[in-house]
Amino acid sequence: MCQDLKALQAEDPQIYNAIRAEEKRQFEAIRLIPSENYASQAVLEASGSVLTNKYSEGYAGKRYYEGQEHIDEVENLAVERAKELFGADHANVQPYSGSPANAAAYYALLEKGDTIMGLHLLEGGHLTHGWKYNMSARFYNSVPYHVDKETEMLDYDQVMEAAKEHKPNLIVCGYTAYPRIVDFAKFREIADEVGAYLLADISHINGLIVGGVHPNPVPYADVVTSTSHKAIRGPRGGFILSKAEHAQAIDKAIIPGLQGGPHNHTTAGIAVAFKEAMQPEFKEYAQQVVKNAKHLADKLMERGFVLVTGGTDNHLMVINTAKSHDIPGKVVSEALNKAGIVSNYNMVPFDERSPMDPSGVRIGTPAVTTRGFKEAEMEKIAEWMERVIKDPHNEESLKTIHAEVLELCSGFPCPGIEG
Ligand code: DSN
Repeated sequence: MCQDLKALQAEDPQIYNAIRAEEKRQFEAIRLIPSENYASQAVLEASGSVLTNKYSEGYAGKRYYEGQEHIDEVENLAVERAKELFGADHANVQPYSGSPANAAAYYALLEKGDTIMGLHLLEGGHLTHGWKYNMSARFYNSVPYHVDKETEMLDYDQVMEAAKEHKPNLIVCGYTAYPRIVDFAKFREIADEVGAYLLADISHINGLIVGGVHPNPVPYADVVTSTSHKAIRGPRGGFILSKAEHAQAIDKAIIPGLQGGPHNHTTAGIAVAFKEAMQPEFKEYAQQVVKNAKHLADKLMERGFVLVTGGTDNHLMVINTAKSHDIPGKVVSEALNKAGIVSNYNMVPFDERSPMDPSGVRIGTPAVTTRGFKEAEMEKIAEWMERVIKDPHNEESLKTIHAEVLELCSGFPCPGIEG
C-alpha cells in the first residue's frame, strides 16, 4: 500500500477500512471499465494535499481572496501544461468534472432555447450531449444525430443531412461508447455548412490524443471539453480548451456563471498528471492502450463475440452479448465481476432492451495497460471472458476463474496502490 493513512486509521477506522478494501479490490481485479484508470502516487499526493484548505474564486492574478501566491502558481502550471499538451490557445482547468465542463461550454456559447446536436445517448453519446432528462435538453433544444443502422458507425453524410435539416447552433462530437476514430475535420465542415459552433468532448480519448494515437480536435473545434481522469490518468476533474476568441466567455461561464471556488487540490493533481503525460513513456502507454484494445477485440471476435461496429480503433469496445450469446449484458457483467473482471453493462445502438437491462457490455484497456498488461494478457482475458459467458451461472467455474485472475494480477503492480 503506497499511501500512509495512519491518521485516518486512528480517527475514522470505518472510512480507513473502506479505502483499504477498495485498494485491494482495485489491485486484485482486472478493471476493464474504459473510463477508469490508476492515478499515480504523485497525482494522489497532490490531490490529497492541503490545497483543499484554500478558497480562490477567480483566476490567477485576479482573485477575490488574499493569500493566492501558491495557488496561482499551481493553476498557472496546470493551464500552461494543458495548452502545451493539446496545442490550445486557451485552457481553463477549473471545471469540477466533464459534465460541468460541458454545461459551461453551452453557457458560454449559447442562449437558452438554442439547438444542440450530439450523438444519441443510447448509441454512444453522453448524458450532457442532449439526453432528454439532462439540463442540456431542458435548457436547450436537443436534436440528436445517430450512427448508421447497418455499420453502427458515424455516417458523416447522415450527420450533414441532419444538421442541414435542424440547423443546430452547436454540434457535439466526442463520445462515451463509440469505438472508432472521430473525423474532427469532417465535423468542422458540417458545423461550417450550417453556421454552428463545434464542441469536441474528448473525455474518453484525452490520453490517446496526447499519445498521438487519436487525432486532436483542437485545430477544428471552437471548444474542447474533457474530464481530467480516464486515459490521461489525472484526478477526478475537468478542463476546457478553446480558441482565443472564446477564452473570456469560457472563463466567465465557469465563474461566475456556474461554479464557485476551484478545487485547488484537484488542480494540483491535474498539473502533475499533465506533466506525466508530457513524458515519452506516456506516448508508449497510449500506443499500448490501443494495441491492447485491438488485440483483445480480435481475440474476442475469434471466440464468437459480436462487437459493435465490428471492432475498435481506440481504447474501448462494446460487445453485443445478446446477439452473440443470447445473454443480456447485465448477466454477463455480473458474472464477469464474480470472476474478478470488472466491466459495465451498456446499450448497443438501436437496442430493444432497456438501459437497466441492455444487450451489451462495454470494456476498455486504459487501466490494465497502466499496470503493464500487454497482448499476452489480452489473450488470457478473452479466454476467461469466453469461459464466463458460456457458463455465467456456474459459481464454481466463476470462482476458479477468479483464482486465476488473482494470480495474474499479483504479478502486475498498480501505481498508487502497490508499485
Ligand atoms: N461515466 C463516464 C463513462 O463511464 O464513460 C462518462 O461520464
